[in-house]
Amino acid sequence: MRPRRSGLRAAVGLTLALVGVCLGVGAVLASGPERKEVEVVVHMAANMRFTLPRGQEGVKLVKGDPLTIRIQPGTKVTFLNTSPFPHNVIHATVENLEQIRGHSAFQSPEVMATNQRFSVVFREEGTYPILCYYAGHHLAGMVGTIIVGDNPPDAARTFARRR
Ligand SMILES: [Cu+2]
Repeated sequence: MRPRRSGLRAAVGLTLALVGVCLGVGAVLASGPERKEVEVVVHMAANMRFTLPRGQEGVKLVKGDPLTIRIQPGTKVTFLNTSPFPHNVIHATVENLEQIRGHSAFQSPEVMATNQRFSVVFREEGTYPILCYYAGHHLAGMVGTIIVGDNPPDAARTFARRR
């Protein structure tokens, strides 16, 4: 009986500790400014372009082609392949792709099939060039820019900080 009872006691203790941790976390979250998680979806389209579906909250379209969007830090961007062809996405420019490939701050699997998704949460302000290099799509114009924050560092400085 004794071991079982002490086991029960331990279980109760652990439960109380977990509740305490949860309450603590809740308190920390509640004390900050209220911020709901925003998810923005970017389509990887059949015309070899990144495109923004209409009517999404938390994103400002700066330019349509090549796609340039502005979001706030903490926004989750989900790249969704809406085309019948594979695509991919990497934080790179046409100029530094070969040098940065494999070391970039974010990059999707090399082949994203139709309906496949890849998400990135942008926590730091910055200017993030992106492109798709599947079958040379970047050379056909499948490039874009994600601007995070209202007054972010430019692309060169964003790369420099991540090297
Ligand atoms: Cu592509």
